[in-house]
Amino acid sequence: MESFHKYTNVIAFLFLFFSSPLTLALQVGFYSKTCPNAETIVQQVVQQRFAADKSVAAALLRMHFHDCFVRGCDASILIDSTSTNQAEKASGANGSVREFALIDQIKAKLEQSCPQTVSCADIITLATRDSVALVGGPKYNVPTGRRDGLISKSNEVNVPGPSSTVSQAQQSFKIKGLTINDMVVLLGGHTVGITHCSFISDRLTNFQGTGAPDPTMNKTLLTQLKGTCGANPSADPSIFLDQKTPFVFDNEYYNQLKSNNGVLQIDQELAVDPLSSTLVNNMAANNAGFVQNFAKAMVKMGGIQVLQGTAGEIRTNCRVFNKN
Ligand code: HEM
Ligand SMILES: *[C@@H]1O[C@H](CO)[C@@H](O)[C@H](O)[C@H]1NC(C)=O
Ligand SMILES: CC(=O)N[C@H]1CO[C@H](CO)[C@@H](O)[C@@H]1O
Repeated sequence: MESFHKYTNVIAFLFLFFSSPLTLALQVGFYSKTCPNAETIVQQVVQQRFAADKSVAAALLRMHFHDCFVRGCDASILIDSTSTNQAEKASGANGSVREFALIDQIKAKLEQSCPQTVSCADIITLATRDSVALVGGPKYNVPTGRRDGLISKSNEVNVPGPSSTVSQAQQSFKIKGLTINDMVVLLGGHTVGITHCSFISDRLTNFQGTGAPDPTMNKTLLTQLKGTCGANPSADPSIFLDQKTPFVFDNEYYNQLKSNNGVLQIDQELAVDPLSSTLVNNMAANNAGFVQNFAKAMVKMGGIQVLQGTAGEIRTNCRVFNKN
């Protein structure tokens, strides 16, 4: 019996060994021979930008998420619209993705050192990784080797919105190969950054047509946000997603959900919905665990539908396809 098990193990091993090289895979240090300084260059430019504006980490996290969820992590989000093409940037959901100029700056430096070698999709991935570390988040290795996509269309943008239910959001993550666990951990990215009042104004005044505020919102937070958002509504002010430690990467986001201080409706729902509430409790109780899980989930998100090998292209300008 025992030798039978050994035998099946050997077969399983041989199968895995010989089948895996057939599929391409991203790899850590993909540019180590073709552009040995690639990761250092990215890191230096991000660090410089961060010194001037700490909010860059939040901007990049959101950019990476929006890139990966539309046609995979292929830098389709960076393409500028033209007279014949409405690109992803022009879609309503994208609205406030920012720091495109930082990506341009990194790309320009890389083109100087190693022309047409490092993809824009990898630049987003590496820059996001570096900025997470700068706000005190995990430092993790991230595989590279992505290629840049050849299509960017605004009508393909279909990321979950702030008023999605947990179950709806879970569906969009599932389609991308991500579990509810991954989703709750990745939403922990809301430990940094901002939202515009327009995304939550329904929660403050007329929640789901009731004519009253969202009853799940902490009353102190409600008063505070009504003040900030109501002061100058036409300017659409922004407010921190993590009201306590908006520039620190920690599990405080989850603790605030537990005291009904979630800012977006989807944030608060995570703590209320039985699909996710246990996971929220786990993250709130264990900062080290959250940070570790976040790094893993980011690597997983960074692998969504990537182009590899000879698919796609390496853009020379992240905003335009090489052949127009
Ligand atoms: C169900 C999924 C998600 C929904 C509904 C959602 C929704 C939103 C909304 C509405 C905003 C505010 C945008 C604005 O007003 O400018 C926002 C910001 C942000 N999101 Fe998400 N998000 C989701 C998942 C994620 C994921 C997976 C990440 C990253 C891992 C992420 C990272 C961020 C960050 C860092 C910001 C702040 C951006 C900034 O400061 O510019 N979000 N999100
Ligand atoms: C409202 O938030 C405060 C912290 O800001 C917390 O002490 C309080 O317990 C919260 N109230 C409820 C009902 O969750
Ligand atoms: C930055 C950007 O292009 N924002 C656009 C997002 O979508 C809305 C509505 O479709 C446009 O009005 C914005 O210009």
